[in-house]
Amino acid sequence: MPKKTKQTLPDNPPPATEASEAATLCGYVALIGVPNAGKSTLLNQLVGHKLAIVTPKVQTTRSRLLGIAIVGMAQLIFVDTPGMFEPRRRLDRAMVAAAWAGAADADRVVLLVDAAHPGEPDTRAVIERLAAGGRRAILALNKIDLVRRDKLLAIADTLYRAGPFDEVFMISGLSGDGVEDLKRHLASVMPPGPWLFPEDQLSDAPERWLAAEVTREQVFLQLHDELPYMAAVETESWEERRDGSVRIDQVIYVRRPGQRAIALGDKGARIKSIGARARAELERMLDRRVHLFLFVKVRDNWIEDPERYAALGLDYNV
Ligand SMILES: Nc1nc2c(ncn2[C@@H]2O[C@H](COP(=O)(O)OP(=O)(O)OP(=O)(O)O)[C@@H](O)[C@H]2O)c(=O)[nH]1
Ligand SMILES: [Mg+2]
Repeated sequence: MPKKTKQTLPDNPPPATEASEAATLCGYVALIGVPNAGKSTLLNQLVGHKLAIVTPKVQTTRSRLLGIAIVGMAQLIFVDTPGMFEPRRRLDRAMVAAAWAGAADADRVVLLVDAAHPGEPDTRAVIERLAAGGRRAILALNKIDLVRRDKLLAIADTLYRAGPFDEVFMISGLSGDGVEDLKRHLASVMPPGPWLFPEDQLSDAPERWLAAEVTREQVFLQLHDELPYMAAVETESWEERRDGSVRIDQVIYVRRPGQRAIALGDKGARIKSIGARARAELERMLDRRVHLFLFVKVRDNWIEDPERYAALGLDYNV
């Protein structure tokens, strides 16, 4: 569980008084949208910390991830979700189900639409499903850095008329443009209630899981075609060393021997490069030296294996 600092809370915090609890706000905000809309980039920007992995490829995020931020008296619990699309495989179905479950549980839903691709059929399908379920949402027209301003107004207008939207924000998750306004608005509409997480906590995700995601990001960035979609990463062991460093062993599961050969690369060059970049990123994330050991294993059926779904935090039976 990443924290802003190692320990900023006293061991025995004084019990919150009723008055101070009554003054606090707290709620869940789901970030939803089609694959590649920029949900994970926005989560990181809202939290001010890189938690979620981001790649130019679609379907990067596979399961829900919480990112927590404080604005004044409000604790905002953002839920990054997998992209919503027409699923075919079991894994796709589980990912899309996890995304809709994230929306169902949230106090507010933010629908991100890529301003450069606003008319995608999957976006229309998401808007229709929101409307059919009687859900209202906040529209965040994202990637505004890519589109001319006069065009943006027309796009926002068309989308606003098409869906059950309370508000429209124009943002760039990448540059941060408009994100503070969105965050302040969300803080102002959170329900009253005690904070659900300690104030220095940034996520609910265990470090072992975040570390596996860091490696999966490199798998997505450095391997191509269908291979990233055929791969899963799990942290097998995590050993704190006396010198303050940590040894992390991870397995990259692929489905075919040929995929293993590609992941390893010529004389192991590819896996070495994946490991080097992941290790550098992990050292930044954990703020200490990391010894990373990667193993590539062939497990044809990982994509149909209930245990892998449990490890991913996904429901196998959807
Ligand atoms: N120019 C620009 N690019 C962006 C912006 N936000 C995200 N991107 C890029 O869009 C791509 C996808 O971003 P992600 O944050 O991974 O998108 P996502 O919605 O989480 O995608 P999935 O997890 O696959 O559903 C990456 O290459 C990002 O750098 C933005 O505001 N402007
Ligand atoms: Mg994502």
